[in-house]
Amino acid sequence: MNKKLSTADRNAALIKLQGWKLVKGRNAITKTFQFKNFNATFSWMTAMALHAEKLDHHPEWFNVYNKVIVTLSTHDVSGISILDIKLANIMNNTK
Ligand code: HBI
Repeated sequence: MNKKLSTADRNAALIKLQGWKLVKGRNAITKTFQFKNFNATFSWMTAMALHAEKLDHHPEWFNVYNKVIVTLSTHDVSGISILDIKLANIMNNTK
């Protein structure tokens, strides 16, 4: 079973994740991604969906045209786990 990160481990991981921040009032992290048009945006979302399936870890996200607001948390542990950090890194590195 995947484990919830301690506050210290979560904060240490978050410092290294460019653009990600904690969601107020919720144990989750968020980042807004922007692209040049809808085609680039949806192509990225498709690639991320395949990564999410491979990790068995799925984002909450909201898309309008060239913008995607991503929220990551691990429902199974009611918090942030290493899988959120992994997926956030993949998203940053594939942008
Ligand atoms: N995605 N974000 C997120 N959090 C989870 O806890 C999670 C998931 N995808 C699949 C998954 N858990 C499975 O372990 C089952 O709960 C279906």
